[in-house]
Amino acid sequence: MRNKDKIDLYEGDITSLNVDVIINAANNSLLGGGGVDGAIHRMAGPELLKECRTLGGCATGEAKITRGYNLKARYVIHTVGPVWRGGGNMENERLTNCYKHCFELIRQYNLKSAAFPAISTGVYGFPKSLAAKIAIQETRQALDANSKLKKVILTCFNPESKKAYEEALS
Ligand code: AR6
Repeated sequence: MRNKDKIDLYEGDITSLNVDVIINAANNSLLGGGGVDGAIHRMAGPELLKECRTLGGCATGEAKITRGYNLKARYVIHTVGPVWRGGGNMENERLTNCYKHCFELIRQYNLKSAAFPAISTGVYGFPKSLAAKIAIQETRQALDANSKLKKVILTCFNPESKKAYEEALS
């Protein structure tokens, strides 16, 4: 299977997906929030927050893994994207690091399928087209480096995200 065919775009709620791991766009506390973070915690149930409390938070650009509890996904990787502050504050590098650290955990845990939200592009205000380019670039690199990874789903929760991913893929 070509790597191109291992990337899917999915319009909808990431919490419904039956994959080995879903990625959460969290904040430094890892204690929940709004957006996709809120949706994941609601669907996973209170045990997820209990495990998150043991992790001691997470630095921007880093990632930590937990179980998925009531989600269909076996695991959740929590990563913290940068807040967009105009582009001169290492935002690109930090978002790139989020993807790199998530794919590193995916490799360590031998996971075959993963679904990502458009990290940082909601409340954190990262431009969607730039974020999509970074997501696609890092996904392609990870697929090249890890033959055990068979499917990466990029979820587009709004039409602008879908357009951004389609442009970045072409
Ligand atoms: N499934 C897939 N994507 C979703 C879902 C969902 N259920 N809900 C929202 N999105 P955001 P951020 C999309 O704001 O910008 C939280 O409060 C959304 O449309 O969730 O990284 C955290 O605790 C957007 O495209 O995350 C942090 O404090 C993308 O997910 C802060 O928000 C990311 O939007 C993180 O901000």
